[in-house]
Amino acid sequence: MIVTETADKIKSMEIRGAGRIARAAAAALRDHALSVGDQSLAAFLQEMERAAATLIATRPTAVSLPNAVHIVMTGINAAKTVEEARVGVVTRADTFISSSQHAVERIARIGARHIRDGDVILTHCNSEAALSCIIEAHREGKEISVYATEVRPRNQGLITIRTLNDAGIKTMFIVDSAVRSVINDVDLVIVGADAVTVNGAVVNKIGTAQVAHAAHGARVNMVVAAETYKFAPRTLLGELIRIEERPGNEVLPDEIARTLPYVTVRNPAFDVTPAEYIDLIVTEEGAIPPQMAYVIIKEYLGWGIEEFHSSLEVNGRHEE
Ligand code: RI2
Repeated sequence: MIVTETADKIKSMEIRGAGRIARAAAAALRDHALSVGDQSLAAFLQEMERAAATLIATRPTAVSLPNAVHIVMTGINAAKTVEEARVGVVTRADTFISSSQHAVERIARIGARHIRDGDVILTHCNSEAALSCIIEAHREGKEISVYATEVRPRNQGLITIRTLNDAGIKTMFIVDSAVRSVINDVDLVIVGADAVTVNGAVVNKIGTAQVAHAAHGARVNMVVAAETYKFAPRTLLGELIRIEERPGNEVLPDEIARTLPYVTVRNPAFDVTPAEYIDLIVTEEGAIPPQMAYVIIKEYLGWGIEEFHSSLEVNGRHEE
């Protein structure tokens, strides 16, 4: 079944990257809506909600995932028949997928303006949004080069250097711990985001906060490329972003871990970079200081605070 298959691929990181996860979830909900047979509207809704919950449960940190699911599921809201609900989901999913692709293109054009001819850029992990800015600057004829980190433990840096290489961009590949050593040669850091909180903090791949710290110390600008659907509406009411802790055997093989009974491997997949270390967040709606995250959440995600209040009340009652 498409939902289980997509959920498994997201969990195992065969599908990864906050934007890609969101698009894959939207596509899975669309295909699921199309495959669910004739039944009552209530049964259809229940089936779709079950699918939505399965997808959301796969990875807890990237808010692009619940945001995309929320956007697609609102297609059901006003439906009076199964057919209307089905069309609602399909339309919302297709619109989300194409607007998310357009968002990356707009971010590329805006982000590229912040890259100057001759710049040395440092990027961490593999972000479609961040790489799109770098590739666009190169396409515009700017002479740039890039430091790309390895990104332990899943080595997403290998995907990044392949993409940069294929674009013909001069790239230096470094281990994560070399960032401090090279930062004085760097003009600009560009990374992506899995979540942006209401106070402008950026949650991104583990190691990003160290990169930001090094950049801050060396007075190197730090730019984050993030579509508006990576901003976290629920942080408005105090909800915290959960940092995913992945299996220890991604860091240390089981056969070695078994010989070290006093050692526990910790494998947090993301960390939080405070707003004061970030110069700019490039969204498809424009480049903003991180302190404007609240405006993005209110204006562009379009979810009223009343909705959060009622959802919190529902959740509260549910937990009692
Ligand atoms: P785009 C990724 O998470 C990385 O942390 C990356 O910076 C972020 O998502 C945003 O990626 P993971 O799925 O949406 O590799 O810009 O854990 O591609």
